[in-house]
Amino acid sequence: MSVAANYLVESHLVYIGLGSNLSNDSGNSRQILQQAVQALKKLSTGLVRVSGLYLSKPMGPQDQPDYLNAVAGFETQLTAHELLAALQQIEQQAGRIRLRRWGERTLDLDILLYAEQCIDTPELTIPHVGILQRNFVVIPLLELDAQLHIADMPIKDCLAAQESKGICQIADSSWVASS
Ligand code: A4P
Ligand code: MG
Repeated sequence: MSVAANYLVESHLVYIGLGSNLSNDSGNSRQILQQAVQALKKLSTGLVRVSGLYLSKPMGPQDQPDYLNAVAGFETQLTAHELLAALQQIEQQAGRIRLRRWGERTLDLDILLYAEQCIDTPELTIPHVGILQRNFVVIPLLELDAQLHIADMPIKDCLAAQESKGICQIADSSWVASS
């Protein structure tokens, strides 16, 4: 795309939920999430802001390891469906295998919010279903932008409805750069 054409494409602010509770050949969950943030930078037109790193008890089957979770926010010129395809490619590169619903995974990348859009297609629902029930999403989202609204509800009110049980912050946002 030419520089002139590039200016004509609108950018959208998106928030991506990152999760991992399995290692792969290239590292542990923390390293997988660090590599995922590097990959997200290639989808962004500017700075990628990343929350602290959270350790959380699994939602769903309990016979799986605890999760590491974080949220990243950035501007992109990709459409929501293009973004979904790009995220699925990054998941695949991290060796993602779909074993069971809400089961263990090397890398999960969910589109939490795409600008202020609501999307409901067979392959994509935005805002992501269940944000409000997931403290491992709401807490890092709040850290990135305390003014956000989810389905018209201020995120601070979403937090009030959350249990902060089973989740703890293990690193501030500098985890992305540290080894
Ligand atoms: N899809 C629809 N909307 C979206 C969206 N907004 N972002 C579709 C991404 N994908 C979206 O996803 C299944 C399909 O959802 C995709 O093909 C896409 O077209 P998937 O990643 O293959 O399967 P999944 O992740 O197992 O399903 P789901 O329902 O998205 O699971 P979740 O909600 O991601 O939950 N516990 C803790 N503590 N931390 C976690 O991060 N994660 C999960 C997975 C379970 N328990 C967890 C955690
Ligand atoms: Mg997912």
